[in-house]
Amino acid sequence: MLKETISFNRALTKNSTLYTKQVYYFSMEFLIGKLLRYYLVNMGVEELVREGLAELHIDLDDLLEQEADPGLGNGGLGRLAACFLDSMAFGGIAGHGNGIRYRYGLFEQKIRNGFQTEVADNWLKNDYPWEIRRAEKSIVVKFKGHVRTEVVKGKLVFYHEQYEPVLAVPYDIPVISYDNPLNINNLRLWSAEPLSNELDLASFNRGDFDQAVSLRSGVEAISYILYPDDSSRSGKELRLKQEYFFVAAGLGSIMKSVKKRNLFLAEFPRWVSIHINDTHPVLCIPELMRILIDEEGLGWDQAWNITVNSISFTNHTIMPEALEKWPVTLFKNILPRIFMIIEEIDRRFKERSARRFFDDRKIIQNTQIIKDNHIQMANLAVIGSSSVNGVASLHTKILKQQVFKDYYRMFSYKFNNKTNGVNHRRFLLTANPVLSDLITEAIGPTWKKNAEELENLLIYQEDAAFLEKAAKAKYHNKMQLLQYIKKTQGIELDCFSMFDVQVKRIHAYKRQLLNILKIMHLFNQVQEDPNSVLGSQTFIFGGKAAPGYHYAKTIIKLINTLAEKIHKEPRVRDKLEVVFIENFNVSLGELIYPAADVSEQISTASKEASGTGNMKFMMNGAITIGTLDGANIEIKEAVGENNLFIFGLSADEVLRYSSEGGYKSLDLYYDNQDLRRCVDQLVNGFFATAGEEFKVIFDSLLLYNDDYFVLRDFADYLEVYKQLQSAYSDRKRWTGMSLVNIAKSGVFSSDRTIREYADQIWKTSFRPIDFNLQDKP
Ligand code: 26V
Repeated sequence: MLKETISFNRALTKNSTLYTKQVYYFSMEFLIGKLLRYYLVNMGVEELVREGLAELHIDLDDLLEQEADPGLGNGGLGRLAACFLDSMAFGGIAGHGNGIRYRYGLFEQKIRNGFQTEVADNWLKNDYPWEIRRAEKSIVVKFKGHVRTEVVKGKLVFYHEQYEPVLAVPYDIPVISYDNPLNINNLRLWSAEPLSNELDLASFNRGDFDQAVSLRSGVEAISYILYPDDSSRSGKELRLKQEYFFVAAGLGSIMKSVKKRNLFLAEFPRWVSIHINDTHPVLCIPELMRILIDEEGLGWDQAWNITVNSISFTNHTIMPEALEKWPVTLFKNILPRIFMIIEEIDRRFKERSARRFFDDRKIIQNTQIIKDNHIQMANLAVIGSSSVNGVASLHTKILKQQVFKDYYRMFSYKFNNKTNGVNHRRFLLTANPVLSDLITEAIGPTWKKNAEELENLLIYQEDAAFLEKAAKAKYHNKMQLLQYIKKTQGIELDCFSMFDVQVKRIHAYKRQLLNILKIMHLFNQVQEDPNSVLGSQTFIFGGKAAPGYHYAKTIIKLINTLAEKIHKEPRVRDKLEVVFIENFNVSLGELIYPAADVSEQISTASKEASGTGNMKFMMNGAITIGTLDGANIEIKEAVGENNLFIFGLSADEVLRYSSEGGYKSLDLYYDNQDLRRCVDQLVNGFFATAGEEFKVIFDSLLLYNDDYFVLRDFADYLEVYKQLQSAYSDRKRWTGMSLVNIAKSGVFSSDRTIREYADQIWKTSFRPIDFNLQDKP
């Protein structure tokens, strides 16, 4: 029934939006989370369905448990894409997601003996109820082969021959908007299949069984599994195939719909916006050129104008290891025609810059696409799109002044900031029903459609009765999390302790290690004098490490080893507990964010492009302790410096150390006794069970001079943490701070972010439907 209603409304949507601008969001990852509850909430029928099911003796919550949580993304980037789909639908934008239907998503994390182990994420094992296979809309994608050129009537023509065809079959998942049944959008995920079964059979019948199987599995490998971003991602042939696969399939299907609507190609950018989420889909640029030139017969300049004016690009990281590059030889072999087009883009670009910057060799070298026999994907993205944005104001500033400095001189008009946002209907309204009901009681229901109305909560800042109710909601959520931890790990925790939470991917730059050293220091203090530590604290960690990232995996082991040690010391256990929650994902996030008192956002300044967990915590009333990095800076501006805790080096200081040197971690180690003690404890037998395993961490701090300035920020972190503990012990102050955080979180709704993308980049209107308006005179 739900499925039929969705299909019917979708057909209506399609007709009513035929002549509006279509926005295509190309992303290699969509971390959509569970959908049943989300559909019910957005259609406004959750209670109705709950009651109906209860009559049949079915508990809706039990049913919701059964649904798979597809892990089709690594973390922030994929989750952002999913939040954006929701906000596009809400704003009445004809928005389409375009991605890959990985047979296996991000691995499931199991903790064994304190170590992470990986298990395949078999999300399709019981079929997935929300996808619709649309075999009739399949597209053929061509790999390898040769390009033959010929002059036909005085014009160069390109023929791609002897290629290996792969069939891209789309599976569609409906994106239902909140309170707007007339705009149902679509997330299209492509699956790779052999073009025809006959091909395999032919080899099979010849007796060439191996050939038959390897052809099939070679093709299916393309959409087999999501890459769990690790430190050596570039240079992988399969990854490049994945990137071209969903780009070519997506653009092929866009061209079909453009044809169906009889649009003039010259008007393409007026009707179509293509957004590329990081550089992974950047082959959209040469692929659109290929279609326009080889298939539609346009000249280079016209094709280039159309391409640049349709495409916009978001950068999500300044970490140099994460910037994609492809070796020319590998690339040429897999995508010969696309390579020719990239070469030509590069040639023309260099020619233009040589005219403009003839006396500046360096700028020409820095900005070319093909350099040292590698294709620099970020350079292609900046050159071939009309808008380049960062995801928080500091991040955009660093893009302009450092990463893309030379391009910023060339095309300053392309650069802009779009601070990230999150879906407040998923991460507050749905994840935290008790608090949400309280908010609605206080300020009415319209904050669900306009998150900035949360600011109306500020009148309750001094209202003791209201603050108590909000605190009760927090206890309720903490209890729910405690029960989950009890059930899954058998550990009983204290609901009245302060919940201090750090959940995110494990990475050196996110500095889970700094948090661990802090806890080790508190441990040492409690052992010396239990009264020296104010209150009691529960430290909660969660997050996955890339399977090949040894250092991050050692950090997980360290957290678990510390947790065990503390748990065994009764004197300490009353004051401190540490838990590592296995397999952090979207669903667990929905349980954890509402239960947090403290949100740890402690990356090395300049390294975290934005962060979005920080926003999810904030809207659930957790107080941030963090560095001036990413969107923490904007959170600080929103709540004011009295309503969060900031410490550590600034981005400028970090960048200065990196460019000028002068940092010596050993000096800090020798100067600060407390710090030295904790660092030594990594290797001196303090962790009796551990052997040599934490030596890599010890060495990273002292032998390799602490790349992420953990030791440098340690003392400041502890100092500010003390202030936080004392604020927590003052209940009135803390609940007031918490309320300000909720009240000021509205600007971090992805509705705001998408309104800005729509107005400034895609040039289409963001207009949620207001049915109430129809009743008004
Ligand atoms: C990938 C890799 C892979 C190679 C090893 C190092 C490394 C470091 C970072 C990444 C992340 C790639 C892109 C990404 O996921 N960025 C995240 O995007 C979020 C949404 O904009 C943002 O909130 C996070 O700050 C940013 O890290």
